[in-house]
Amino acid sequence: MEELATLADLPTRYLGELEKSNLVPLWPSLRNVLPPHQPMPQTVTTTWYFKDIKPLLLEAGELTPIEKAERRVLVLANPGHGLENMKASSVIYLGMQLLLPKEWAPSHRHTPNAVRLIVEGEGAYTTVDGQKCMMEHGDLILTPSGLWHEHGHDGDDPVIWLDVLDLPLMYYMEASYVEGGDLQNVNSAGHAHYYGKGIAATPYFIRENSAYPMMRYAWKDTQKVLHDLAQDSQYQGPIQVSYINPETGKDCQNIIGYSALMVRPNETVKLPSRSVAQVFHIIDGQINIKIDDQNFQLNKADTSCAACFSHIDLINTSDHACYIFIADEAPLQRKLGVYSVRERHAF
Ligand code: GTQ
Repeated sequence: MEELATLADLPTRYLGELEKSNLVPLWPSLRNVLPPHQPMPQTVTTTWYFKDIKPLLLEAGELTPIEKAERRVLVLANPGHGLENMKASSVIYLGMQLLLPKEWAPSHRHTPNAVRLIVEGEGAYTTVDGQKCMMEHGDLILTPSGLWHEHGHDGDDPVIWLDVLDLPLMYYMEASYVEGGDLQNVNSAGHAHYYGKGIAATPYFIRENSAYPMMRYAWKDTQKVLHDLAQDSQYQGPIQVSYINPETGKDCQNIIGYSALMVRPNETVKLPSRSVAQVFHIIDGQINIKIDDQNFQLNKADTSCAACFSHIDLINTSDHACYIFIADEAPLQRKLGVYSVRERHAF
């Protein structure tokens, strides 16, 4: 492709006149906004180690009372986007949230979709749209766009979880806002978990259609499915599952996709090169993650992110299975018709 003229090739007088009329020449920026062959992501490969996060998060628990924080979160920010912009990728926000025993993070609802992946601690819960969801290690809890949610903690030790939101996208779209609310009434019934088993409440044969029939994906259920797949001699390929809406079979949320992967001892999983940024969070175990030409040794609760079209290998040299939670931008890109997968060539 031809190299194009730059701003410096234009007379200052001309540039001044353009500016006065709110005009900009395209050609000096054309190759930036439309780079040849593949995007030029600002997202850079980044790893956040839990051993670095945890003491600082616990200190935040001493420095800032929950009433003064509303949500006590340290944001996992990608330096490629500028730390102050609080993005892991252009679409994905990540935060580690701390709730201390007896604390309560009040009810609110917002346009961005959120999920929580529980990292450690027991006795906390999130109430989503009247459904009380207990938080246990590895559980995935959805708080979809527009639904009330609040967090409480009846246990004895600090609880920490990973928040994943599509906040950067919502903010970019100028669609991000929040409303505060009152303490929710908890629905005593909470039948929702039967959806996962193919059973729904239908009083007088009336079936309520819900966009989000299932809020909590218990880790013990997910882990069992992963182990069953690994035991199945007919099954080929990586031991990988997606978190789906049991009503529709589609992605559980509209914008960010969620999956879990088990890498067995001495197994290497080479992921396809895809057009989406991705986040890897270790639920349990240890793994070496190779992202393009960088290598990271990840332990439980560590988190990495990789830009679009990265070449990613997951190498388990330990003698225990490693369980990885993955968030990616595939649901959004598929809806927009820009999702693609490429052949991997040697890096
Ligand atoms: O727990 O509702 O990390 O509203 C950022 C914004 C968590 C939450 C975050 C939020 C929440």
